[in-house]
Amino acid sequence: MKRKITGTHSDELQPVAGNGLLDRRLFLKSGLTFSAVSIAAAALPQVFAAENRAEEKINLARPPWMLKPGESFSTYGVPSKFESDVVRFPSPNRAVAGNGVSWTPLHRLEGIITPNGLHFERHHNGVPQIDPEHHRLLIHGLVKNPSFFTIDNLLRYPMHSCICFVECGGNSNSGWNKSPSRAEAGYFHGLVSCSEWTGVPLSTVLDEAGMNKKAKWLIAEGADAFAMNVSIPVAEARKEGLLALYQNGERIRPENGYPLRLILPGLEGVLNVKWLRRLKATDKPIMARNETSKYTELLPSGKARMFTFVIEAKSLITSPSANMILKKPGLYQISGLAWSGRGRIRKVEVSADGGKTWAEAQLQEPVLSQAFTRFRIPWRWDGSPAVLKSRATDETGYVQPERNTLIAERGHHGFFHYNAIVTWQVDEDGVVTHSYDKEKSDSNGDISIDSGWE
Ligand SMILES: Nc1nc2c(c(=O)[nH]1)N[C@H]1C(S)=C(S)[C@@H](COP(=O)(O)O)O[C@H]1N2
Ligand SMILES: [Mo]
Repeated sequence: MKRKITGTHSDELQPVAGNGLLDRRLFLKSGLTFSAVSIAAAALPQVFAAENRAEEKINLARPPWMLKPGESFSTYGVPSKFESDVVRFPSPNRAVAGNGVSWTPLHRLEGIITPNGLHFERHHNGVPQIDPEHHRLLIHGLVKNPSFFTIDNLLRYPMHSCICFVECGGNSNSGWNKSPSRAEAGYFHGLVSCSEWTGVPLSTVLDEAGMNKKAKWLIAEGADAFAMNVSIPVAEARKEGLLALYQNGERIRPENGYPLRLILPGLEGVLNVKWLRRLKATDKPIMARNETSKYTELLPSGKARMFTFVIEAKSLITSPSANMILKKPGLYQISGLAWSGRGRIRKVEVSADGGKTWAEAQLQEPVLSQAFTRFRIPWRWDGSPAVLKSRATDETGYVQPERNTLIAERGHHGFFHYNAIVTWQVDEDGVVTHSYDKEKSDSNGDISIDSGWE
């Protein structure tokens, strides 16, 4: 990548890639080696401040909320009333109440942690209201010591925490549609959230149960009215599997699996069984509904993709993103999220010219394995149409594919596992919409955003 920053004034900042992408190091305050860049770095916040000065006169009069005492204390805090529109998007027109999804408004959030009240939801038959006193986890099948655990038992074990994402294998599935989704970024890609999950390592209780040599799979079952079950390879479950009891420091929310759920970092959402009541060790998978009639996809080769398990690298720009408006030309901070089920994100590149040229974004610490990674890059929008993209590479070297490449690979039978590069089009009025690159032979029909959640 060529660095052309040579000027000593902010208005002389040269882009590092087409259409106004600036050096990510302009966000850093120290540790710079290029003197020209450090001068420019100091100048960047001043440019933002100068824009504000032009707009509003400084006013020292006290605002109304300084003229009387504020509200008293509360037992459980809620967001400001001015943020009351930052909510999940529940799937519309459910035929069966409690079967469907609600999306996380990713484009309204920052950092890497999803607040508990905004974690996405996927239920097949509603949220059970489970009394933890009466909940049991049974471990049986091909084990030496079949046993059950109460929640109190589990709370006494040494715990472990993991900051990781949970993503539904069906996330972003409207990307398979013939025409680009018109929804906000979260309503399109928000079946993924990232939390700190705390609980008992699955390997601890599996060791206690004593796995029979023939035990290759675990059949996990939830205590919801759907009694959802899935098959998980024992080897995968043992790696980092967690019997999670806490979510971001508090007990798991009912909709996310209270009082106990499985967390399998990096593996698709459906395996992360909520309201976990049973783990049965077996020598083969159970071929449950969610691994046969769903989540199995016919490929152009005639083979079927099954037991996909791992979530592949993905990223999207959350700001600016669909349905936002850039009010005027000038400096902007592009901000987005990247994640991979295979490990850490190694780099995220951003393009402002539809993928002709790319610049590396700054990855915000911490960059954790199988967790959201926040990326940022400064951009000067000159007021003409621009096409924004982000492309993630993970530590295995896997590169997020363009949509055309993904469709060539997977064909037109896809409903799950869509991880293509997301393209936002900015028009000359600053209006941001979702768009597709010119397609070679994309003749698949539309999947209604809601139709597959059955
Ligand atoms: N018992 C049970 N576990 C379940 C489900 C369910 O309906 N019942 N849905 C699964 C699916 S498909 C996904 S994507 C994740 C969603 O987890 P969340 O609702 O906490 O986001 O839970 C999984 N675990
Ligand atoms: Mo899912």
